[in-house]
Formats: sequence, C-alpha cells, structure tokens
Amino acid sequence: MEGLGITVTEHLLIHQKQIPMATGKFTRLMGELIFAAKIISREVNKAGLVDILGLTGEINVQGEQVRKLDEFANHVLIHRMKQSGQLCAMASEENADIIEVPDNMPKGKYLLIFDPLDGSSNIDVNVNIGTIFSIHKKTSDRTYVTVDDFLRYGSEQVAAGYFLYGPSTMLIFTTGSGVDGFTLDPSIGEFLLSHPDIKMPESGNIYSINESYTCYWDDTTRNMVNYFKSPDNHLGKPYGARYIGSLVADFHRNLFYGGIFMYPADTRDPAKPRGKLRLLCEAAPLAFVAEQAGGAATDGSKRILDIKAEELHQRVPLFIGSKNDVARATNLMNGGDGSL
Ligand code: P6P
Repeated sequence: MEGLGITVTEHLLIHQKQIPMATGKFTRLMGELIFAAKIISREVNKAGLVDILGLTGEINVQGEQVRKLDEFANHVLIHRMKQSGQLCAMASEENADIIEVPDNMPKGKYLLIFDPLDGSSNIDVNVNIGTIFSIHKKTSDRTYVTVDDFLRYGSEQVAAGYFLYGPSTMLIFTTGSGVDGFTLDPSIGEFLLSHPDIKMPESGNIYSINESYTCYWDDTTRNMVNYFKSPDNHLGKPYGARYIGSLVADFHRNLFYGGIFMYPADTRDPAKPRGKLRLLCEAAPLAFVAEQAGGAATDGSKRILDIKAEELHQRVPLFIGSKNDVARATNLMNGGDGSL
C-alpha cells in the first residue's frame, strides 16, 4: 500500500546488493541493535514517570557519575547484542574492558562499539540524548578476540550511526553509501525511512562549543573561536552560538542546518593536551556519518577517520560538521587565516 513508508529492515534488504556487508548477517545485527534502541527509547520516554532517573552512585571508567538510564541502556545493549549471533565482542563507553560473546552463545565476525547513552548529564532534564554505535569486522585471524581487534582506523568502519531520543526517536546511519534517516513510529513500533540520502550543508552559520573552557585553551584555539564570533569572518557576521551539551543532539542539528561542533583540547597539562570525547565510540562513528553526508571531521589537524586508536578509551579533540567550516577551523588551528 502506498504511503506506509519503508522500514529500516526493508531499506537494508532493498539496498543489500549495494551494501557489501548488508548480507543477512549484517541485517540481523542491525535488527538486534534497533530492537535494543526501541527498548531504550521506551524507557527514556517514560523516564520521568518511573524511578529510573538520577544517579546510581557509581563512577564509570570515564570517571563520570553513572545515571540509572545510562546503566539501563548499557545493560540492554550488552544483553541483546550478545544474542545477535553476529558479534564476537563489544566495547562500551561504560565498560573498562572489551565484552566478549561467551562461548556458549552464537558468534559472528562483527565488532560493536557503542556509547549507550551519550549526553547523559542531560537525562534528568528531558534534553535529547542518544546511542552512538560503530561496527567493524574482526580482521585478525586469531580464534579469540583481544582489545587490539578494536584499535582500528575510523576508515575501517563498515557501518556507524546513532539513535537520537528526542521529540521523536530517530536512527541515522551509514554503511559507506551515503546517510539515511529513519523515524520511529511508536504506533507500529517501526523505524520508517524519513530522511533518505541526507546531505550536510557545505557551510553553516552555527558554531557549537562550551566557551566556559576558554581559559583552558591555547591562544591558537581562542583565536580560531574568535574568528567564528567575528563580524569580519567570511560570513561578514558572527556565527550563531548553539550548545545543547549533548554531542548527538548538537551533531544532529548541524547535520541538517550546517555548522560546526568543536570540543578542543584542554591544554592545562601542556605536556598532555587532551580532548574529552572518545575516539572509538563518539568521534569516529560521527566522523563516518559526517563525511558520508558531505561533511568533515578532524582533531584540529588530522582527519578523524585517519587516526588509529592506540587505546580503547582514547580521547581526541573534535571539530566536526560542514565541510567548509571544519576546513576553516582546521586551517586556523594550523596558523592559517581561515581561508579555504
Ligand atoms: P561539557 C556528554 O557528557 C558529552 O560526552 C557529550 O555528549 C557532550 O558533547 C559533552 O560531553 C559535553 O561536555 O564539558 O561541555 O559538559
């Protein structure tokens, strides 16, 4: 029947021949991931009504307070994805070590990396949060999995994307052939194709950064941010400032409106300037989506997808969004004047 829309599973099957890894196995993996996200979405959407808000009293491997919904989302993803039969191991932003699929469960050739509930500091105040995921194929010929199987280039990802839990629940993902967006119709419990072939505007007029950290940046970073705030920039007027404090939400806005999200290095320790955001479960998957939508992502110098992870929870500075805005920021971060 016309007008019913295409479900994400139908979309994967329709494009199966165009997506090398969209074999039945990959579609099955995505199906389990989508099922887990539907469960998380249901809890997020009723969080205010049940005792699932607030803190658990625990501190995660990132040194951050763990919220009940964080823990719930992490548990759902680990439990469901173990049963997918398509994974050999997982890595979660919430867990210090990799999570292997036990020998008594069916295994596959894929590796899943995820941030179960990004933006969790916003959970209790009903601000958009999301699940970010990255899928790799195990390439080592070892019969077992080690953390080294996860220490890969972002360019090796076979798929990546995110679920955004907001006024509606959306799934945005790529398998290397462009980016498509799906919106959950809760009345039928299906993600329907709502935004086919998303293209990020080449330039925007929004900059997204937490300026409370200006004192922790070096002069180059401060000068770069001032460029976007200056009436003398290429726009001839300051960029608009938007900062939700939830990476998935800030990224998603720029994906459609254009603009740049920046989380520069904190240079308080000049010997070890560091970003906050995680390479494997935040920067690399979003960089894959950004580039597939015509955008870009660097660490201030290097293309994110060209960075090989040296440790599981490696952090990187992140400049991501419209191609021309990322180019300008990266140019300025390397002594340029912001010209393309
Ligand atoms: P800050 C949320 O905790 C998060 O990991 C991202 O979602 C968000 O972009 C960032 O941290 C916000 O960090 O230091 O500005 O509060």
